[in-house]
Amino acid sequence: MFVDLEKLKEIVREAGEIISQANLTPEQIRSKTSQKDLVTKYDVEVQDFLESRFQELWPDRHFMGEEQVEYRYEQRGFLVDPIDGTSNFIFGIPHFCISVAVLEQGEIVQGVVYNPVVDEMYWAEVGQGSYLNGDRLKNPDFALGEAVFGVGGSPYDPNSIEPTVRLIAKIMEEGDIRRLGSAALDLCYVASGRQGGYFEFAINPWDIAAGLLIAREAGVTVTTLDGEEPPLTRTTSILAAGPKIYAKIKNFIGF
Ligand code: 2AM
Ligand code: CA
Repeated sequence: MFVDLEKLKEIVREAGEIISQANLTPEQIRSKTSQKDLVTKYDVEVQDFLESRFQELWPDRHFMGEEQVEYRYEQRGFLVDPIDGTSNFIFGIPHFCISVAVLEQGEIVQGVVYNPVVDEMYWAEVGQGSYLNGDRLKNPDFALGEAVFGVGGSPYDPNSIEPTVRLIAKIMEEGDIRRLGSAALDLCYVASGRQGGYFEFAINPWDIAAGLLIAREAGVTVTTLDGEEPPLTRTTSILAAGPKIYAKIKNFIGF
């Protein structure tokens, strides 16, 4: 038994209400590392809410969140992105989520990703499968030409612009692409088959931890773009796809 998933989902749903009722004004937005890396009053408010509820219920677990002053990785605890897809949130594009992963001895054992706009709760426990609300998820293992492929691209990481565009061009010889703006939801969409795959050259652990488990539990292969296990300690690349598309992209990249 890790944490009570029903309780965890209930708290995340409550946190979703903070976002749904938000009334964002320009003075509540500030930039972090660059003009393209933004945080709002609500990112901080949601994180504070989750941290205080988690500490009440599970005081022996560390809390790690994106909006902390310094990210300090712990083997056991919660790894949280209070709003993944902050730019979408700021511009009023209704595609963002709360992402919470539970870690035990460095492994992701439970994950919850919640989009409050459409009331979609994705969740998983290791070895127990993954779900969207009440429905079990299974990646349909499309061929590249049968699905749309999610990409993430990084103005915050100039070195990755060219390889990103090259890989997109390769994919577009056979398939269509999407750039939706939330890594956590991208992974959940691969789990359900809404997207056949997803890649991004530079993404942070809190963006991908919960979605990674949800995707794997649905039969998705998830690695870095070199075929390695994505680290939870630092920024990483990521590739997630059903087996057929994964093999194809692996071949394109040549790892
Ligand atoms: P965020 O919304 O939590 O900031 C979109 O491509 C994805 O990139 C989102 O999941 C977004 O997470 C993430 N992202 C935003 N700023 C980033 C940065 N400086 N480095 C890496 N990923 C970032
Ligand atoms: Ca965020």
